[in-house]
Amino acid sequence: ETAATPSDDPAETLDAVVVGAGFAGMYLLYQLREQGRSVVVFEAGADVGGTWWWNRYPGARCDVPSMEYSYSFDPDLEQEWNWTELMAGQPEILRYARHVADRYDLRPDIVFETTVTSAHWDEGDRRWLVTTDSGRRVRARWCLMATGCLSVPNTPNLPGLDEFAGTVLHTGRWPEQWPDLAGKRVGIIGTGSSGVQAIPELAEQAGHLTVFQRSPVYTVPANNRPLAPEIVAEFKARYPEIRDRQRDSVSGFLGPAALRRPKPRAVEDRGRGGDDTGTPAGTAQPERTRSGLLDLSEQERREAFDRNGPGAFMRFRDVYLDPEANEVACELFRREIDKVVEDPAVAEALKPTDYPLACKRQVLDTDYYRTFNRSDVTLIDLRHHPLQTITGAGVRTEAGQVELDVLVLATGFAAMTGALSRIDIRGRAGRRLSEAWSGGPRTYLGLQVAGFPNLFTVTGPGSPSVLANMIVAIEHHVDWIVDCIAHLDVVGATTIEPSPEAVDDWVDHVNEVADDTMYTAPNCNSWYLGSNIDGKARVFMPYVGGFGRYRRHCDDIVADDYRGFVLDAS
Ligand code: NA7
Repeated sequence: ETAATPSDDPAETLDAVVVGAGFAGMYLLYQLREQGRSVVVFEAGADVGGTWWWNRYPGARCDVPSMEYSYSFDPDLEQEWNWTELMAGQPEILRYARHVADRYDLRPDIVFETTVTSAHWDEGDRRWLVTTDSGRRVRARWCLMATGCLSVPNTPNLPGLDEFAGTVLHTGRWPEQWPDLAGKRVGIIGTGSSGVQAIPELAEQAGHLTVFQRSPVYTVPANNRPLAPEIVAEFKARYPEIRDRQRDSVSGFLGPAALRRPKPRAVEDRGRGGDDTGTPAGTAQPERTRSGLLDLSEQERREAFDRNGPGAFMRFRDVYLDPEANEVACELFRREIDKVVEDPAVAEALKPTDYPLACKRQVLDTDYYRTFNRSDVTLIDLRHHPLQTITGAGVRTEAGQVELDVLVLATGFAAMTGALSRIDIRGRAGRRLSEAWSGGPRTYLGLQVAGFPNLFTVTGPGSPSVLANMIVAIEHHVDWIVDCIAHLDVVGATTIEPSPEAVDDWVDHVNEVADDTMYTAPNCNSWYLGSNIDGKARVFMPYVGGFGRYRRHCDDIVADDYRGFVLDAS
């Protein structure tokens, strides 16, 4: 494009700026180039990979099967890459991201170690002016936020943290050169997914590990294992069909059902979106029965857990919807902890009691509970011995001081909105995004915000995002966005943004489908609700209605002439 750039403005002009070079940013770059557009991608990290670039802590692993957690846009890429484990670890996923960057020669258009600081809509030339911390200024028609849902680490305000004389590490910013922990006294705060994955590995590496636990976790075995070559071959042979079913499913992946031959569905069932048990998205693991836990006798319930372990609850849809069934499942779950953890006091401390199953993101683990049987691992229950302060020597709780050489924070992220709220984003009339979202994020389809024309959020709040297989969700959003941009060219429009009414209706729908699930139970606090961050509005951010259903909403809106969007050709 030749822009009417004022001569006193040193900014260069391109078609699009993409923020972030994780899986979303890389695929956006690929597709925009295919359309012949000029693009620059800014990435804070030193290489591609996003989440998988930063989260290199010991034990970091994906919780979606690797054969499904991969791009589908190029069948050749699908065929040539070989995953080695059922669920890939961080090093293998980062290798995959790097392979993609090399294979499509993406790096020349990515500027690494550069953070976008502001993006201002210029009403005059109908472009975004994007500024970076290196002082670069780019004007672009399209500002595409591929900033990730879990990219800004949360470091809680722990009194005395600055005083600590040892090393502080955050799981979400683990150094490329792993520190040598042999013989060291290591402490870890946080027992969400990151902590649960790291704890067994840190216990192996450290001299002694102390786990400071505020909320016990409901975690179930990941059952990770090497991938047999026959399984890989079958996936590769059946990828087109499997990908179609993923895109139609509740959570964007099929799990153990992937290689089962799908039953032919009645015509009226087609396109309903996978799992038809009515269970909310983000919960796919074993296949779910239509029956409820409460339909079983007490003995049958116990047998189901004895047979299938702590993950047995996932088979029953009422656990996700009915508080009574949920509490029955919680009780059976706690019994599973007693079976593994030898010291009854430690077992007791590991039992969650004050929030329901299926309220937070389901955590998967490898040998988590067994780790607490080690003599070189100590659990401190912060519910009974609250943390008082960090000192120069370690962590002091009401139970006394624990001296440490290394303190690991596995304290999570400013999820879903954190990365966007760090950038000074101003839309029409200079309105700040942080102001527009002061009561929680408000989007249309998780793609666009009213008053912020031509700004797109890939897997933004209000879309399935973290409740779906992220790569499937990313490919869908990127395809939608680039098709939309092409459509605007065809109809001669220069801007697109949603109407405020469309946003209101969508936000209502997002809330409505989340109501009456365990995700929004009154005693549930999770990063989905923003409740891990002080002062953040309590709003359920992802779309829980199912990926397949969401995708059909998006298709219908396009087919109905971009219903709810305002296209401007002036
Ligand atoms: P999470 O799931 O937000 O977990 C953070 C953990 O840190 C959780 O156990 C918190 O306890 C704990 N935490 C946070 N602040 C404190 C303070 N101040 N004191 C003690 N403990 C604290 O983050 P993860 O990184 O594990 O996982 C995030 C997602 O990344 C995950 O769901 C996957 O999708 C990948 P709390 O529960 O708040 O009591």
